[in-house]
Amino acid sequence: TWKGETKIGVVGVPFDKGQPRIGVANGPNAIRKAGLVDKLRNILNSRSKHQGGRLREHHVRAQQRNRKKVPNMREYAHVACCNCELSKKVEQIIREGQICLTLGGDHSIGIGTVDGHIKAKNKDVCILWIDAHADLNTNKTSTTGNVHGMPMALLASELADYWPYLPGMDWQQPVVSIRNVAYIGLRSVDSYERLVIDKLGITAFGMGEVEDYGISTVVNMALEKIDPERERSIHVSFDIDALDALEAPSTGTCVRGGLTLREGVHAMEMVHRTGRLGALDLVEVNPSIGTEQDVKRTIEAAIHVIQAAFGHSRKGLSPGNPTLPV
Ligand code: 5AB
Ligand code: MN
Ligand code: MN
Ligand code: MN
Repeated sequence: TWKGETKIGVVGVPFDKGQPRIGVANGPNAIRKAGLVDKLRNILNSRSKHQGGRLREHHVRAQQRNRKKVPNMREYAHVACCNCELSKKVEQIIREGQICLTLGGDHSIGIGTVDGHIKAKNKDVCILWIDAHADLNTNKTSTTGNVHGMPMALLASELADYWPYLPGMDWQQPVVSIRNVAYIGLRSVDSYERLVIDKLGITAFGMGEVEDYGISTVVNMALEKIDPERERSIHVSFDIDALDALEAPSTGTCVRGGLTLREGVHAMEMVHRTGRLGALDLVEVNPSIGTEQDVKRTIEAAIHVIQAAFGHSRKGLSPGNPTLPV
């Protein structure tokens, strides 16, 4: 039985400064245009007879407010400013009892979403980072200077000593213990990221483990590691490039040999069934990459992943009204 109303807050973040390609800022709009909000409302309506008022839409569109620079962090001031606003927005949404769905934008926005979630839940948060990449570079180890490859390293308390002072980021303290983080889908990990994963013993299920155990066992093992008491609020940061390049070609850093859409959807169905999803990020959809068909395929995949996280069932949803029309 369903306990209480589900409230969803959807935040669009048209931000692209964490990486060099244009277009990813249009991700939120493209996903909304494809009917995401109506699809989510359908799911909510299938649950109870009270209709409407349970899904709210928000936007975070922050302008750069300082000119501060940090070595090997491109567009640092923009990233710091956008994430500051985003963190406040996510915190507010979760405090109001809504599950926060953030549409990116590039993955640097994971800094703000996780930070806001942690502030709202007083640190009782675990993180599933579903991605082809570990996003665990510091400005010292990054070979690109792109901040979308750094959010996990900024968030992890165990890596705090490896960063210089970050002006304009004082609101963000690295308070997530990496013990509360699990990766799924890794297949493109830089050498220093691999070193950190091994040294800190980070829970990481790459594509090899998905192959060995199957997605269902992998998700169970991941949750068992990061939330053994089954009491934490779950943050899923889903980089669309976790999916195979055939499933989601319209993204800036796609890597072949990834998750099928079936695996992505199944993982999200399992997260939904815990009843503890607190926040979901769906990032890195870039409608300017690939053919029209590629874009459509990628957006559809993103929507399937999101729907599954919010309770869409591949078995079919029963109508909100339980009586059969005569
Ligand atoms: B994404 C790379 N590791 O640091 C780097 O898409 C790629 O958010 C990062 O996962 C990919 O630039 C970032 C080479
Ligand atoms: Mn990625
Ligand atoms: Mn990523
Ligand atoms: Mn990417």
